[in-house]
Amino acid sequence: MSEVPEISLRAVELREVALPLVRPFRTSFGEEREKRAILVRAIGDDVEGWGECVASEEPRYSEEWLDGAWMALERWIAPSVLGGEVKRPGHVVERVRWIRGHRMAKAAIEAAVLDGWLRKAGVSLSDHLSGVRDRIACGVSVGIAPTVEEMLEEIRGYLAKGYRRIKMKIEPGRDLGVVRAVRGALPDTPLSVDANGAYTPADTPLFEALDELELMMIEQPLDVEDLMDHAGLQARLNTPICLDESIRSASDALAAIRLGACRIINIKPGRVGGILEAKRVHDVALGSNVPVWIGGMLETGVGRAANLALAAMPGVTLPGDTSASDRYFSEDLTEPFVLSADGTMAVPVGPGIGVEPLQGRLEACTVRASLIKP
Ligand code: OSB
Ligand code: MG
Repeated sequence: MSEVPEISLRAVELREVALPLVRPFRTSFGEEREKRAILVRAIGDDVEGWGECVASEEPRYSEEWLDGAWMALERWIAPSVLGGEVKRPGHVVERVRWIRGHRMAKAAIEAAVLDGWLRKAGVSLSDHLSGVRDRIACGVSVGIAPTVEEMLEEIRGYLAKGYRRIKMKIEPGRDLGVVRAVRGALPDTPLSVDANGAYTPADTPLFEALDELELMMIEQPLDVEDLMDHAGLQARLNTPICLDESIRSASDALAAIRLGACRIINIKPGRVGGILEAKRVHDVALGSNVPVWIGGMLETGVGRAANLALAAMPGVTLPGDTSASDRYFSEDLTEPFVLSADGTMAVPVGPGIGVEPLQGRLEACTVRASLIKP
C-alpha cells in the first residue's frame, strides 16, 4: 500500500443480530436453526467500518460464546481499543494483547477497524492482503441429516448449483455408513468430512475405513488440544488431515505442520484472533507448502465478504466453505453473494470489505445494541 492513512476512533457500536437459517445446520455439537452474531461498527471521525464476531450461542466449537463475547467486547476489548492510540489496524492487537483469549471478540473489532481504515485509504481488503484472484472456488458444508436420502438430496442440489466440493459433517454413529453411501452415489465428486473433534485415537479403525473412500481430507477428527494424537493418526492415513479448531494462531500452525499433525489447514479469522493473524497462518502454511482454504461460521454477508478477500490470497489453493447467501439465509444482511454456474464467487472489489449491512435489514435483524464511547 502506498498511502498510509490514519483513523481516529470515536466509538464502537455492538449489535446482536438474529437471522433464520434456510435449513437447520447440524454438526457433532448439535443443531442451529438461527444465526446469531455480534456486528461491530468502528466509528471514526470521518469513516466507519464493520466486523462480525463468529462466537456461537453456546461454547461448543470453542470456549467463546456470544454472550461472553458481548461482555468481553463491552467491558474490556472496546474500552482498550478506544482508550489507546489506535490509528491503524495493527494497533488493535497491541491494545488488546493483555486480555487473554477471546480471539473471536478481538477479531471482530480488528476487522471493523481494518475495514474503516481501508475505506479511508480506498483500498480493498483483497488488495491489502495481496490477493491474486478475483473469483474464488466455493464449496459447501453440509449438516448432518436424519437419513442418507435427505443428505444426498441436499448434496445433489448444491452440485446442481455448481459447488465444487462437498464437506459432510460426521459424528459417532453417523459416519462411515453415510459417507460410503454418498461416495457410492457420487463417485467423482470432491468430498471431505468434518468431525469437529468428536473422535478419539480409539476410533483409528473408523478413519482407516474412511481412508479408502478417496476423500480430499478429514477435518478435525480428534480433540482440539490433541496435536500429538493427530500426528499419530495422520501417520496411518493417506488422506490428508485438515485442522480447524486446533489452529488458533500462526504459531499453532507451525507446530502442527512440524509435528505432522495435518497436511491441510482451514483458516478462520475469528478462530485465530483476526484477519491479520489469518494472513500470518496463511504465510506459515505457504512457506511449508501446506495448502489452506478459508472456513466459515455461517457468517452473514459482513463476515463472508472478509472471508472472500482472504480466499484471494495465493496459498488458498483449495475450495473453501464460503457459500452463497442463499445457502444460509432467504435474506442476507448485505446485498446477497451469488454463486456463478462455474461454482465461483466474485471477490468484492470496493474499499475495505466492499459491502455493508443494508440499513433496513440491519434494523429488522437487531436484537440488542450498545454504543461504547471512550
Ligand atoms: O467446523 O467448519 C466448521 C460452522 C459452525 C461451526 C464450525 C464449522 C462450521 C461450518 C460452516 O462448517 C461452514 C460455513 O460457514 O458454511
Ligand atoms: Mg470445521
